[in-house]
Amino acid sequence: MKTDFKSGFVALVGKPNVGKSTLLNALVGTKVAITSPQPQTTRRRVLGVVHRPGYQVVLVDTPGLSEARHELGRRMVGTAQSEGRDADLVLFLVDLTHPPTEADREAVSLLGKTRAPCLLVGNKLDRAKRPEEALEAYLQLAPFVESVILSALTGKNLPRLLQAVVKRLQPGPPFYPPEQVSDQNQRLLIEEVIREKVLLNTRQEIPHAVAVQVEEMRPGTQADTVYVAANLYVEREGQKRIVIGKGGALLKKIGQQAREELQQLLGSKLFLELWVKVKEDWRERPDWLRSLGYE
Ligand SMILES: Nc1nc2c(ncn2[C@@H]2O[C@H](COP(=O)(O)OP(=O)(O)OP(=O)(O)O)[C@@H](O)[C@H]2O)c(=O)[nH]1
Ligand SMILES: [Mg+2]
Repeated sequence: MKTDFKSGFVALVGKPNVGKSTLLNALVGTKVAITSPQPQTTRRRVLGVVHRPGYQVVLVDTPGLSEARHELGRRMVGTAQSEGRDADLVLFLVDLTHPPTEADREAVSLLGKTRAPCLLVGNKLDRAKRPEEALEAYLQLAPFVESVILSALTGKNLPRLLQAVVKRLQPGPPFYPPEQVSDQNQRLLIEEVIREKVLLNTRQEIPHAVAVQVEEMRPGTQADTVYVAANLYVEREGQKRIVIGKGGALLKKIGQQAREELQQLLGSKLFLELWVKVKEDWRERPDWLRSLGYE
């Protein structure tokens, strides 16, 4: 049967912190992936589905491409590389507020050759002083088929990007039903939102040393309530003290921020209990990486 419907997998790749997850959320129209000012926020691939009349774009958010310092980092780079290789179209994101740096060249080289065409997306247009000049320099990094400058934060030029993406999609059926915006289940979303609040409230090595795992999730005692208990794993006793904070103040703040946002996202009242535990060097240990879901 001949169909005019178009669909495809589109990978968002680039160095850490350029705004891949922010762009994913903006295109999907709801929060699917967590974002933060810290590099290496995204650790797993996250799908976001854009449904429109006549086409479906399956966006694949990936961890930032940068030299890895531990096993978790190597897996993150591996994820970004394989998603870039498997996609029907690759969007390479860069930050227009500065010209290309060594980190951008490194991201290009880590990505390697892709089977699919690669489109350059210059992000953070809202803050860029000389966007055209920066874009011109980024275009020299690889054989990009086209470029779009935009702001994931303000939404400027998003329709232009979608147009450029859809133009390159092949005819095909939708992969996901119209009500599905992501492949991420509720438990993963809860873990990620808690981790986002850790990223927003901690500095230096701490945000990168935290993993979150939901231990228990069940309907609360009152109607329309959910009870969730989650563990925050850190690598050292000292990190545990910092995450808990003076008199438990920081952990309380993290819990409050996570609860407020999750109540909105899930549409039900949430009772959230957080525990901080030490798993020494979990980022280097394959067994713990597996049990924490970082395959
Ligand atoms: N001014 C401005 N800031 C942006 C824009 N897009 C993203 N940001 C900010 O850039 C920071 C990083 O955004 P993320 O979406 O987490 O970046 P990422 O590329 O997914 O980062 P990793 O997951 O670490 O690889 C956040 O503080 C965002 O708010 C934009 O268009 N303009
Ligand atoms: Mg991200």
